[in-house]
Amino acid sequence: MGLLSIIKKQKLKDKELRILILGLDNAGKTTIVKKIINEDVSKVSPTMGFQISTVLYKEYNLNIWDIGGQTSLRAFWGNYFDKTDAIMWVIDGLALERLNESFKELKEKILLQDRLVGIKVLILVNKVDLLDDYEEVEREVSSLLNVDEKIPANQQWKVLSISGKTGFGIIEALEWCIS
Ligand SMILES: Nc1nc2c(ncn2[C@@H]2O[C@H](COP(=O)(O)OP(=O)(O)OP(=O)(O)O)[C@@H](O)[C@H]2O)c(=O)[nH]1
Ligand SMILES: [Mg+2]
Repeated sequence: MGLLSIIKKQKLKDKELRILILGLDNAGKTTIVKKIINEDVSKVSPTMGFQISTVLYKEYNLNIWDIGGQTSLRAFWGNYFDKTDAIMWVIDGLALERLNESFKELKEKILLQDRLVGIKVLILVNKVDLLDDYEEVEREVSSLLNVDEKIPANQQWKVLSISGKTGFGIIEALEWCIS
């Protein structure tokens, strides 16, 4: 291998990001990933383990780890934490009655984990294609997260609206991850 190709390979490695996509079951994680990698989103089924997808976005090689969110699988989330650069936490915008469950899992299984301290968390309110006023829901989610120290003060986080079905908000989400 020539020196130039070694340097090139190293450069690409430097720009490799590992992103975990997590959240409750049925939130729409797999659909979002499929949209990012340009696959058909009309057929998805619950993720029983995990699936890694790699996509080149700008000069970044994004390794996206899509992990099943069913209750029985949540105990295994910790197996995937090492070397994570960012977390996308997906919320089902059509199931706001599950917000408390979602926030509880976010806090206990993600934000309070030593291995994830300092990692940026992007909270995605998904399925906004079916919401009349997604901005209102986004505001509501943000304000709920601000109360009761649900998110530690030093945590870098942001709430964004997204639709895995239509692709709305996906570029903004990827931009935040690489920023
Ligand atoms: N309308 C609408 N439906 C969506 C959207 N994203 C996902 N869905 C639907 O929500 C359901 C669950 O989607 P999945 O992507 O399998 O959800 P998941 O978070 O990966 O679920 P687990 O793998 O069980 O953790 C499917 O019926 C999707 O078609 C969206 O943006 N809009
Ligand atoms: Mg899934």
